[in-house]
Amino acid sequence: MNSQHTEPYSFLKRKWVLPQTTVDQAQHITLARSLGRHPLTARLLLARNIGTPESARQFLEPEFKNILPPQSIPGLDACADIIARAVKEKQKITIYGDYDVDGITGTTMLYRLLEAAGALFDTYIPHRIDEGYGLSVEAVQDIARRGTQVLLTVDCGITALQAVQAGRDSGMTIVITDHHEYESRLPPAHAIAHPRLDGCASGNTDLCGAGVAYKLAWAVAARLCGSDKLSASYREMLIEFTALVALATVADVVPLRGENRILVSYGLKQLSRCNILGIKALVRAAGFENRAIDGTAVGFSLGPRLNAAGRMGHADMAVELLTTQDSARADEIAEYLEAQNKDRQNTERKITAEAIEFVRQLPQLPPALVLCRKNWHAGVVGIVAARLVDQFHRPSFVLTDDGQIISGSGRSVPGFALHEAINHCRDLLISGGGHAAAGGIKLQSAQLDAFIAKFCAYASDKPPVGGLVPVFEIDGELEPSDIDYQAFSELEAMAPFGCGNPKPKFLIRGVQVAAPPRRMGARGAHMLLQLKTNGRAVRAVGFRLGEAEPLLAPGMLLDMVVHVSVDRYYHQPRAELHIVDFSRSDGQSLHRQEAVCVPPDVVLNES
Ligand SMILES: [Mn+2]
Repeated sequence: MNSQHTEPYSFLKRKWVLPQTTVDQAQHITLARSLGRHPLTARLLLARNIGTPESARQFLEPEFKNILPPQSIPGLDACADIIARAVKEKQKITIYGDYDVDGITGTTMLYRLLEAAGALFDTYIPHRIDEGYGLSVEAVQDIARRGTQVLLTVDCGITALQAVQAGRDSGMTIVITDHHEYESRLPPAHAIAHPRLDGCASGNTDLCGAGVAYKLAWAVAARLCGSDKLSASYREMLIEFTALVALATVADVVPLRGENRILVSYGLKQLSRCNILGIKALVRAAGFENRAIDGTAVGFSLGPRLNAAGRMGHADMAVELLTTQDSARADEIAEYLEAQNKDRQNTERKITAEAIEFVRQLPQLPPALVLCRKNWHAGVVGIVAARLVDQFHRPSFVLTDDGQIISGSGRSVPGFALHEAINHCRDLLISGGGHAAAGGIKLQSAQLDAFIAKFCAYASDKPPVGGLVPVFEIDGELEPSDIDYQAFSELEAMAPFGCGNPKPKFLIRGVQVAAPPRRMGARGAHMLLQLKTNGRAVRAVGFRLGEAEPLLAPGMLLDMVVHVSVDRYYHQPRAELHIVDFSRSDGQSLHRQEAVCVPPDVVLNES
């Protein structure tokens, strides 16, 4: 049964969607044999369209030698020529980076390279709230006045036509490196490196901004060495930089496929062993010292700490953390970011609670949500919008009002292009932009009601393609014979998980509750189940599913969406299931009292 499977009675009220294509029995056995792996691995690879032994091997064993050369990025050579010449001629360079993890880490790499090369340079990171995203005319003119000759952007600038013109008019050479969507007209820069320029389809079109900066650092180093064969110190530096690229690639939510997968696999290992003092301090402060760092740790722990600098204060603090040569200073900043991140979490939790409470009071759930309050912190409104989407599965804007001007961020659901909705409402906005999944707007306070009406009318005319019910995309069915720790541990080679390569979800049908369920963890947040299927016993843990405990009793038959895992706590490792969602096999309803919102980065500690 490989068609769409609707499960209206699931505990989390989600629709479960199985893959459209059937994995052929003979095909997966052949693939498993040729790889020397368990059939479960082969089935998963086939379900994810990694069907040939060659592509499967490259996926399971990412190799650094398959990293693409810098020239694979359109325009990169021209950028590298300008920067290398500026280094040699001691022209003053300003690195202008975005305030998020992608911009911060990209800026850091170029900083460290220019420092090692003895260049004359400084950095400029705009203030997230006061200045906003991208290159502004004021900032560019200010930088020119301070004597900069070459302005080099990281993770921004591709749409800054006016600011780039202003920079040229001030006599600067402008070099843009970016990966964001661009418009029909490009800025009048002296050189532009962008992975999708010229409609380039051969290279890595999913590279993040720091990935572009990494390749630029590599190309500049090659020019300074006068050879494609780098000196030992530059080679070592570029290997260390993969830790920064991994941070950015995960935090910027670009697909972890192809070259990005190689960069992240390699970079995650570097994160726990590199000598960058700021990374060591950050890892220590976040509690990951002497622990393996995976994609989840970056996405939910290290990334948010670096982002907290820009959200709650100024992101140049994060650049200082990653570039300082003083370990005491690194520790000090890491502790400070720790405090800022706590502050961010508290602020976010408070606003999320207010926002959810507001939506619950509505007599009816509208097709889209637009919430606005005075004094909601502008640094966290985007995260709150994402929480609303998780909770209500509606395109959502969360805005803050300063009395005259309203601004804020939106997040969308699959099948609803937010940037198109923003364009549709453009006559009511001062400014607005974004992409399918996220965007930002600014408007006069007096226009708020008109905006809400127009945006909601648009959402009701063009509802999300997948509907307004949230779904779980399932990779396939798990047979009782698959429950085997060897098979489960093999699937760990599918990591790192994240955008474009989610942690596998399987459907297992008709498992029996073998013992009374138990709650575990602080305040009984989690649930432990002993299950039986085809005579096999298996332990299952439901993280954040503690409140389901009273609904279950021994003997009950369940269908479950699960992640597979290996419990290594005991001497004998054993297979374990992590419950994502479940329903009763007899189709009877499970009543869930109240939807509870728990921000995942607060409790996500599944290892
Ligand atoms: Mn970016």
